[in-house]
Amino acid sequence: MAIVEVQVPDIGDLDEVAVIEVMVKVGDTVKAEQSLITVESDKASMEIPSSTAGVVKEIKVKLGDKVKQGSVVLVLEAEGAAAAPAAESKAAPAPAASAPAAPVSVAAAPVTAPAASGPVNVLVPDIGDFKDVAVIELLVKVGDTVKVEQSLITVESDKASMEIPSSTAGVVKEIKVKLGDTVNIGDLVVILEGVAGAAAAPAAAPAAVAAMPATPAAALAPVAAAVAAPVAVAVPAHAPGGTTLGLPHASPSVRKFARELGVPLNEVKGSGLKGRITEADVQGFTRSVMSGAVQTLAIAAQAKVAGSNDGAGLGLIPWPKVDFAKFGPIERKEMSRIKKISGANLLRNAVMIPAVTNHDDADITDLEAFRVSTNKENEKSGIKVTMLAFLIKACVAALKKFPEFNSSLDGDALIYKQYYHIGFAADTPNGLVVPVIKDADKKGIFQISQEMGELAKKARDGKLGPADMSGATFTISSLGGIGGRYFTPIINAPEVAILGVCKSQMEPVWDGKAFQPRLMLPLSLTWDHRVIDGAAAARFNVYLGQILGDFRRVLL
Ligand code: CAO
Repeated sequence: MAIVEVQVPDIGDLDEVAVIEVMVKVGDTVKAEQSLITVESDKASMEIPSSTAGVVKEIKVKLGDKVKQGSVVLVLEAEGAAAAPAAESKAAPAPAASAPAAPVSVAAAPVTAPAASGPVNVLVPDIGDFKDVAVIELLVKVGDTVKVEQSLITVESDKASMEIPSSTAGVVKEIKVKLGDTVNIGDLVVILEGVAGAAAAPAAAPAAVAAMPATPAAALAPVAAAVAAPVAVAVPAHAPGGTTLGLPHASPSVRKFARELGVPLNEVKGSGLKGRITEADVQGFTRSVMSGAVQTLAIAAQAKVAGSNDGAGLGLIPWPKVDFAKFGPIERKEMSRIKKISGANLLRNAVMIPAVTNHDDADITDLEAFRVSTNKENEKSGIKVTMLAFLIKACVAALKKFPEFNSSLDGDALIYKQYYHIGFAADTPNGLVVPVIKDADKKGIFQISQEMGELAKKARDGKLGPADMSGATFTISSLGGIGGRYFTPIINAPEVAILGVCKSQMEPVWDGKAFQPRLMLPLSLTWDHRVIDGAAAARFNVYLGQILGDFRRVLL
């Protein structure tokens, strides 16, 4: 085992950079190339990798320290029997994949760069050994006036992120890269129009000017002066509804980690030096989101859309805001909890389901006569047979014949339910609820009538439990006891159809020879057109009408 000092490698022309993250601790086993610390100038942050594998014995730097080439970062007990050769005892100077040094030396434009008056092509400068770095942020837009040295874009490799500054002042005419593009030395970043009165453009216009010059001495001064200065504004605390002021302050590896988890870094509050976001912060944010303690802005926005009733989420014009008191006396009352909950559900179902309603009439003359006589016969039982009980039974027969009406959508598939739980809308002083008659196919009319009576009472008394209201495969909404002709009920998702029933009335019906007085029941069937076709809906209604017209058909 050899003791190896890992030093800051050649970091180009930068004199000093600040240690902003220490990524290992004493006792850690590190691999060759593993990042040990993150250092930062005002234009670039980079990770210093280990040149050799081993166990960390001592860490020689702490957060906030200034380091430069040759500073000892840590002491490692190198892996393997052979002592590391002297050359390997230092972090490799600028190896292709891990060298952080190169970008620093080109991280700023010369202070002396002249403003041009003609179009100027700003190119990606020499970024050392880095190839195909990704554009992760556009810091200017067309029309912006930029100063010399102002950052134009941020690029990122897996070990370093850096801002590409402008070498000249001017107005942005065209941006030639977009987020996600990968760029290399010499790629065109933006075209600037020189500021009037500035030095003349080079003879060959548009002039190609590297964004970062190979004049490190000039670059050095502004970089060193600005180290850490922008940090405070670069880390917005997580505050849904807030805005992002700039690139979140995090090392490239933390950014990569956040990207992999889908964590919006600009919403994470950093606990590191000067608010820097660490890997632990990203993990903590993920845990908070998963536990529901925190919403990402995206989730909050979705929730806002779902909960809003102003139509803005749908791209509609805002809901009219009227000062009603201007026109007469008013009283404001909060809606009941049931109304609020059912309202949100109804809105979603109305908006999301391509619903169509078919209207029809069923001749229930004989059925009503049978119902009345049955009730007379069973007066003493205390159970009143209702038309709704017959409707439930008739619907079960129709659902069996047309199984897609008893199904639910699951992505691109349909779930066909082999049970028949029928919900019925019940009007209560607090709003609409939908208790469910379970296994209606296995129950007789008396039992259904009795259960319905009990559930309706529970509903009126506000005593329905979740179990009483869940599991429906199809719903009936009956306004028959009240009146009206037809209406368009809203499907109770995830069901795919609902039957609306209105008040029956005597009507003259032509029997081929003469008009006959018949008791006609108006039916309104609303169905989800993603699942059901119009022809099937018409057949369902016709079949339902036939059963209600002659209930013996249920037995067929
Ligand atoms: N045609 C004519 N008369 C009807 C009828 C119909 N389709 N349906 C019921 N009736 C009669 C009943 O026979 C009863 O008359 P009698 O008192 O003379 O016997 C009377 O109307 C009252 O019936 P009811 O409403 O008490 O009983 P029901 O079984 O028809 O309904 C229930 C029970 C709980 C569904 C009902 O009370 C209710 O709440 N309906 C409203 C549902 C609703 O709000 N739907 C709209 C949802 S969309 O907003």
